Amino acid sequence: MKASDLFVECLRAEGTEFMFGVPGEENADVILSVQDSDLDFVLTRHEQGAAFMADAYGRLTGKAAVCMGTLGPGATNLVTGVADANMDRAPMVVYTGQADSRRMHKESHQAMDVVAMFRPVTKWAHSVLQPQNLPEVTRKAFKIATTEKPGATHIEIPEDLAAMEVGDLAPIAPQKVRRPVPDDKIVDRAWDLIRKAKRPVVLAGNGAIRKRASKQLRAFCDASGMGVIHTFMGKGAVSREAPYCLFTVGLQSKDLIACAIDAADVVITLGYDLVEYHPRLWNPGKDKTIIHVDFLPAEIDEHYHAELEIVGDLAHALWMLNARLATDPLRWDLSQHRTIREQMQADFAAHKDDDTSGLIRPQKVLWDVREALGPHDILLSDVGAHKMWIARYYQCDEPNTCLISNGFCSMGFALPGAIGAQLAFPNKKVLAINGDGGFLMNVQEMETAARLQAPIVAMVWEDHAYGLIAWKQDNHFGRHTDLSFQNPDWVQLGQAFGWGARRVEHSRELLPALEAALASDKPELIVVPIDYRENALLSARLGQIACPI
Ligand SMILES: Cc1ncc(C[n+]2csc(CCOP(=O)(O)OP(=O)(O)O)c2C)c(N)n1
Repeated sequence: MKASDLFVECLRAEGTEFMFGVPGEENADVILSVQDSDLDFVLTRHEQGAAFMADAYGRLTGKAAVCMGTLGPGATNLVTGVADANMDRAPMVVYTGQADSRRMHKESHQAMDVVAMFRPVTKWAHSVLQPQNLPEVTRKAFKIATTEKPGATHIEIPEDLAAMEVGDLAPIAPQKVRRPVPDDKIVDRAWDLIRKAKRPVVLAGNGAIRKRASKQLRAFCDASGMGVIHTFMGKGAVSREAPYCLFTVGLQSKDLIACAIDAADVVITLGYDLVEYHPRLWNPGKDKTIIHVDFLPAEIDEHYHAELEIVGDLAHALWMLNARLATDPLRWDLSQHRTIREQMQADFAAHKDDDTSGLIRPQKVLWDVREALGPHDILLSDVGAHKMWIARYYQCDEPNTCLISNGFCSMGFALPGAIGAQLAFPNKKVLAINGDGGFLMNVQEMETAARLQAPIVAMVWEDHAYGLIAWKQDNHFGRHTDLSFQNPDWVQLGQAFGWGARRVEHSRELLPALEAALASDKPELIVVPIDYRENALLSARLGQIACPI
């Protein structure tokens, strides 16, 4: 057997469905082996697009998808998407080709130290030195990528190694491993703290939507009435309809939701990554009693000094708390958070009946998006001012129905991410909301979507500028630098790629346009001239918030 065939068998043994990428000369053997297998190769128009597709697929399914590129420039093009997956905790295996091992020690065409480049943006990166090692290396890459907390791993295979004969080696079959569970004693101590808490609140992060943690969390809150606040990436851990759901926190400025944390004596963090919402913002006085519940011990930060750390499988930790709750019932008065919830709901609905032409308010767009998408459909946000609006105004019924890149926060994620999401869940509707800046960063993947006939919808919020940067500069300096640019004719652009495309000029046309696009069987582009005068108005309102509790 050829090494490249063995590698592909190893990928199949891991349950890999898709490999996304752009082949080069140095991975010709591998790509031919893929072609001869039942692994789906998704040819992309840029390696970054491939990485973002695998990123979204990994986050949504919990399974590592593979993205690939050639050596040198193919590998460097992958880096941003790989870093994004790694920091957003998406399982992913990156494969790159490399020069023939007989020329790697010297100045040589396109050759560079790709493994060293990937080290800071992966959990593990390795160059295969012997083709016989492929079963071990591949198993290890998948195991590390999917072990909590998940992330990216990298395998490099030099060109000559991929072509070698390896005899009849076989893949190492993956084995289910039970995650370690927390110690009873620490859960008892946490239970003591929780019982005495007057105003406890849960801060549910990215980890709270993985590995069935959400199911146990919902059971805990149904019985106890404890309020739950989500980070951007924790959205959907509990349903937006639940009376204890306190929506999403994470804007840098003061917000109503942050009032619930201000008022809390005990904050139970679940699968919370500091990278998302710095503890300085919600624990400025360093005086909160924090119970850290996560797959890994707490990061060190002067504002995140946990009283207790419950380390182990998150769903199991919650199950242990539920067992204590069953024998020692506790119930917090939901009314303490009711005002916050009601004020937020009034805010969500404030512009639902807008009748504006020319510019459309973000609040109106997101109201209509929520109306058009079902509870299991998937919204992906790109990075920019639109992400802040989505975080605050778009709430979820289920985990993994709103993907926001909030760790590495790379622009250009949403369009390729939507293709990955659609391949993972062909029966769900998939909508990507982008700024006009970020959309053009990976616009070439419109061709990939058209070729695959992936019925995704991409919405572009047009403000002719890098809106978020202008917003932040205005807040800090009272003025902003020139961040404006021109856009193409969007309808012509969409049509040139074989997409359906339309521009919505009036707020009342938006919902029907969205519904028609979501019902289409081909990719659709909707462009919305967005009213970002609302950015400054939101900042002003948040600045004046008086906490109701
Ligand atoms: C790849 C990358 N480059 C730069 C940034 C910094 N950045 C964050 S938001 C933003 C502007 C986004 O503009 P646009 O896509 O038009 O969205 P808007 O803010 O207007 O909604 C920039 C430049 C980033 N996060 N990622």
